[in-house]
Amino acid sequence: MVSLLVASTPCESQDERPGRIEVISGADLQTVLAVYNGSEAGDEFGAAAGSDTLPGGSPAPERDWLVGAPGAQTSSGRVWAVRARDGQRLFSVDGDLLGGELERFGHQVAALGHVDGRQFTDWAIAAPASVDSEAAPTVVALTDVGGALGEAYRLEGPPGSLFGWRVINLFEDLDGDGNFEFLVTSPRESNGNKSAAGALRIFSSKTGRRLYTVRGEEAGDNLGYSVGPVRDQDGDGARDLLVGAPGDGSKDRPGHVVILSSRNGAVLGRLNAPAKALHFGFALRLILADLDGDGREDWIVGAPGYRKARGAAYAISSSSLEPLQRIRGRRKNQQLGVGFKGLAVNRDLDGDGLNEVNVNSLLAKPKQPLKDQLGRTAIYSLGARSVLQSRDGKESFDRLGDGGTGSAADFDGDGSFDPLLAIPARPLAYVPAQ
Ligand SMILES: [Ca+2]
Ligand SMILES: [Ca+2]
Ligand SMILES: [Ca+2]
Ligand SMILES: [Ca+2]
Repeated sequence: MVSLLVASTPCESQDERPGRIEVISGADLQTVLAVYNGSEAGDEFGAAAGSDTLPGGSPAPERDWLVGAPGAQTSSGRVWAVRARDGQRLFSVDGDLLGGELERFGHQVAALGHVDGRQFTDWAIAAPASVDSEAAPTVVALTDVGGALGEAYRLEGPPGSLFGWRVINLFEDLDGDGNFEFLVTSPRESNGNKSAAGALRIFSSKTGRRLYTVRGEEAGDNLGYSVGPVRDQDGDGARDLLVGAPGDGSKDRPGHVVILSSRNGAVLGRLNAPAKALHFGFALRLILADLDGDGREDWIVGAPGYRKARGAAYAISSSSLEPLQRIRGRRKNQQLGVGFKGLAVNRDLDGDGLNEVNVNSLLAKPKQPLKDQLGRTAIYSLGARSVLQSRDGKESFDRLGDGGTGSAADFDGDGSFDPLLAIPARPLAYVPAQ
């Protein structure tokens, strides 16, 4: 069993800081153009972020951010609407004002489009609670956010299942009602007597009706810990899904990834963990680069438990499903592969014809203790097989690269939107285990 650093419940201490989001220049990916801080200690401001048009916000084509602060103690979690160009708070929605026993409201945010047909965008907001909580994990569909706020429906999962761990818009209309569907994962949900097998469900965004469910097969699979859309794999015209089941860190259950048809949840393929790649599937994403020249963009999958938690990331061919490249962490406990969110996806910085990918580690500089979870986000060239630049967290629990990302406005006037980098400033909420 690899002992990945575990903090099962975010701890409270006197030196807690509010989270923050930073806007980084898209031109050099280094200059900090703006810093917007959370409002209360430990609020995890930036744990999630979505960009869309918000009432009172920036002029088109710019957008604004809905930023989750699930740790906000005074409100059981909160989401903030932040005007991108100047950081002005437009409005907030508090979890405890919506009724029910919502916990960690704002852990995920996903724009749903216009479910109710009224003026402003509708959102799915997750309140997954925590592993040891008796509160029912909930996803709330809020309509006309920033206008005449309403609630379309709410979806609940079993206590401790972390229903709402990941919530993403599918950008496919499966039931033909004119609105895209969305998915919700619950990586700690039991499948019969198999604990923490995990599950994924697709819901109609208009009605909240469940279209289908896919469950992890074995105890400790933690299916749904990570999920990402990919190009159409089965040729039915709808994009499909990669779903991570990173296992429990044991050699018997090192993790795997399933490829699902988004239309009906049929399993199209499976990626098994390469040797020693524990927690394979902890993070994953479409690379937006075609490494093997077969005309199809490929994927990257993280295994932060690889070799005494040095961690590894595997670039995988989306046609042969074979690993094309392995990127390894250099130091024990570096945990490379904990995430692939950051600043540089969909850009080719070194001109090798391949877009770069962000590869995140939990450990930053060698002298920083692992427990600090500073985080490092490195921009990695898959052509040159080297790090082009990297950025380390500076203070405890920065977890750089683990929060929300997105681009909403052009801050430095160079004609392109500048990316957001979130710094939630609290320990990892949950590491998959049995
Ligand atoms: Ca639909
Ligand atoms: Ca498909
Ligand atoms: Ca390819
Ligand atoms: Ca490149």
